[in-house]
Amino acid sequence: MEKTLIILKPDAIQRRLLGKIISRFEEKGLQITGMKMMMIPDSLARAHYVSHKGKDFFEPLVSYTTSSPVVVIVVKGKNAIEIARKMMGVTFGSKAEPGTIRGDYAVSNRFNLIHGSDSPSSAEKEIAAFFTKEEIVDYQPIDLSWVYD
Ligand code: DGI
Repeated sequence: MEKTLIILKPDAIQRRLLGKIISRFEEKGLQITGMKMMMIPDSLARAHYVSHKGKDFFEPLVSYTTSSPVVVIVVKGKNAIEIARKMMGVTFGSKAEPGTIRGDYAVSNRFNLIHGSDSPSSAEKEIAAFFTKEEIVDYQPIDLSWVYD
């Protein structure tokens, strides 16, 4: 089983889309093993997006990320990282395919509603940056034998 970090970004909260987006992960069969609402501190936003440091959209990206609360979620499942990325759609809302979260609810490049870790190593780092060990609850879902063959 893999774990991935999902962030429902400020626009997801402000546009009251939390429930719809969270439902998609539940309905897919993925498991929520950690979830909280928080303000992302400036330093954490900068560290999270460090790979974009120096690019023209970096400062606006940090401002957006820290402008309003977010909901951070640890989602667990077989191939959860790849599945969640597919469910999100490509980065820009305007390009994302209908049927994906960004494709259905976003038109903006920056205001694209959701973050999902892009690899096992970033998932591990990102989960550790946003959650303490105690905040992740490892329980056994009762329907696992019906979700996976
Ligand atoms: O993993 P993603 O969120 O799909 O994409 P990413 O990690 O490459 O970029 C992180 C965020 O930075 C992305 O959600 C939106 C923003 N971003 C990336 N490339 C551009 C951008 N924003 C603008 N305005 N222009 C870009 O070229």
